[in-house]
Amino acid sequence: MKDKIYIINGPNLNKLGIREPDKYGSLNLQDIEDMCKNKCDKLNLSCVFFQSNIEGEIVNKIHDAIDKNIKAIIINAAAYTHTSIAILDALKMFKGIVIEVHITNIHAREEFRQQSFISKVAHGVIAGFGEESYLMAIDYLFNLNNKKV
Ligand code: CA2
Repeated sequence: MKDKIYIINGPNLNKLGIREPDKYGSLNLQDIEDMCKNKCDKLNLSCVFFQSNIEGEIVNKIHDAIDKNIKAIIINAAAYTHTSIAILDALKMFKGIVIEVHITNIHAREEFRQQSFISKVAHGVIAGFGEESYLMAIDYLFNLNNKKV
């Protein structure tokens, strides 16, 4: 059976590609989902791609990953990265691998974006490589543990 990963996206990422392309690129979230699914297919991984603008729905998705014993979560919690103790607490309960990703380099941006609650539980953080941040995270998971997630 294929190992399954969840790719979880936070608020406003459903509007990618519409505004601020200089910062966030011109791809929309559907493009990123397609790229992630393609890569997962090639690496024989199964992936569930999820986005919500609602904090509690993201928490529920993490609970779902816990209940289903999912191997890894790749998460771009967007603005909730910098504010959400609820998402942090949910991720603390998750026994698999958490990789935090960002399209932009949050460390080179406003001070309020330089703090991440997610980083406290993340195995690693990939930020600043546009949609490649997601693909790098998938590659990392593939290479981990003798090419198994
Ligand atoms: O760089 C990232 O991936 C972020 O997680 C993106 C979040 C931002 O709040 C984080 O600080 C960094 C914002 C996503 C906003 O998406 C937009 C969509 C359309 C137009 C403009 C922004």
